[in-house]
Amino acid sequence: MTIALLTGFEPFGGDAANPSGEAVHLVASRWDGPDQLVTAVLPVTFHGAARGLRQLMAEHRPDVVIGAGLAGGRAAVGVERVALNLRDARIPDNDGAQPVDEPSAPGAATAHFATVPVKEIVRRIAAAGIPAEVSYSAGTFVCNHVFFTALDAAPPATRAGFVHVPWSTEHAPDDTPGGADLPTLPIDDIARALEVAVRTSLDVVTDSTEPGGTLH
Ligand code: PCA
Repeated sequence: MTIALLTGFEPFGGDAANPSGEAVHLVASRWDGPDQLVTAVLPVTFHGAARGLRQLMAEHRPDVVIGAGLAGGRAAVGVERVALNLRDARIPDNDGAQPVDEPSAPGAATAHFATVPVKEIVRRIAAAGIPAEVSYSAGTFVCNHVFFTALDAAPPATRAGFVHVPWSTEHAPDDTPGGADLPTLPIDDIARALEVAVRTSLDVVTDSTEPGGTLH
């Protein structure tokens, strides 16, 4: 049986909620196969998240691993293409750890590319009426660390990727620095986007060769 692992995150940075974790619960509650879906909500700690992900990958031996996390302030679902071997934390994680200019995996490559079909996932999420884009940086905090860890730990046949999601309309904080309005998407759209990412990663091995990228 083909197995997919989908992870989200707990709240962090003083927020009361994290739509990535909420959306992962929703995807799990609606999943109707035929492939097996394993879901988990990871702590927002460099140590605990990476260790939890490695344990889940060792236990379930998934064919596809998709991590999801919150990128508050983004308006579109961002399918990440590049994981950097870098931890540079602007805020402490939920353990109080704040690594600065450290590798995610000492001695490993400088970066890994996602091994899921990034462009096709974006195309299909957008076709479902949900704003989506390829993203070329997952940041340097816990999400990027988990993304890099997944690619570093994945056996050759395992495809791994990461999806950053906007705030959900239902959970977005009222007070933001500077009082700016946060862009949001309904939690249902975020969950649908994650399901599309999982299903596309299971079904499509070779990515689209449509021109993509950015000019700046
Ligand atoms: N977003 C953070 C960490 C957890 C999350 O949901 C990030 O982008 O690194």
